Amino acid sequence: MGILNLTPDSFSDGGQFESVKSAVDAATSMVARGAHIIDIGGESTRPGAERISLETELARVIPVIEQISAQGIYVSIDTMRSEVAAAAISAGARMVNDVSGGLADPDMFNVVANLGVPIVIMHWRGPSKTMQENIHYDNSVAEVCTELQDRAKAALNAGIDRGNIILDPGIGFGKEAENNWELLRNIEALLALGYPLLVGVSRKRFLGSLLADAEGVPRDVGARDIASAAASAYLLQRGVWGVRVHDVEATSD
Ligand code: PMM
Repeated sequence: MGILNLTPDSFSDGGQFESVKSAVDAATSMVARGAHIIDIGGESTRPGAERISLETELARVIPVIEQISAQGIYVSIDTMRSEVAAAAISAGARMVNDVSGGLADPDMFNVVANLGVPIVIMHWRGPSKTMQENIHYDNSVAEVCTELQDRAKAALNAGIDRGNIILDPGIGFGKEAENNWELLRNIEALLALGYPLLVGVSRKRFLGSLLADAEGVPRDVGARDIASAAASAYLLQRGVWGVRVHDVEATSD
């Protein structure tokens, strides 16, 4: 899954995709390099990020989704809003990626059930603005598994087909570096939940810390792609269904 963030403030590629044409070119190029899905998002989920309005989110993503879908590319919409999910599917997107796992918008699961499309349900413990405050796990792997299972049950109860549910541990969302590593080391526990698993490690902060220099300065966001590709390859080898990445070429290689 190649990432296309249409946000001026996204931490890793913000500001590069201001025009529809450059967004379409970026998507086409990721597909040429091996992406099967292009994940399009209009709202930043960077730690500390403020929410944007529904109108702003729609204006950012819909024109781009129309153009990219028209080329036959499989598009997923990265949103926490059911209105955006529905508009994106009408515009040609084929899958919903909700980083809040249906928690941010109480209508999300019902809307997705009616749309009849696949949904990525990510593990989430609250909005970006405050998600890195008061992080506490007694056992991060067990708690993420239980909480994801509860969200999957809620999705099934809302009428979403079992075959349309994909789970994601939400690396970096309300998690310290050590929690991220525990989840990656124990990915089999998440696979054992019995759903396809999507994982996003690409360019995340815990990789910057891993690659810190001798003075402890974290590696720049733009220089984390080799580590991202290595971690993604590890996950695919363990049996995850998909990896969400910025550098599609390095990951494919
Ligand atoms: N990470 C980000 C955004 N959306 N969606 C899923 N399903 N999983 C993730 O790990 C995830 C996501 C944040 O990264 P970005 O700002 O580089 O897109």
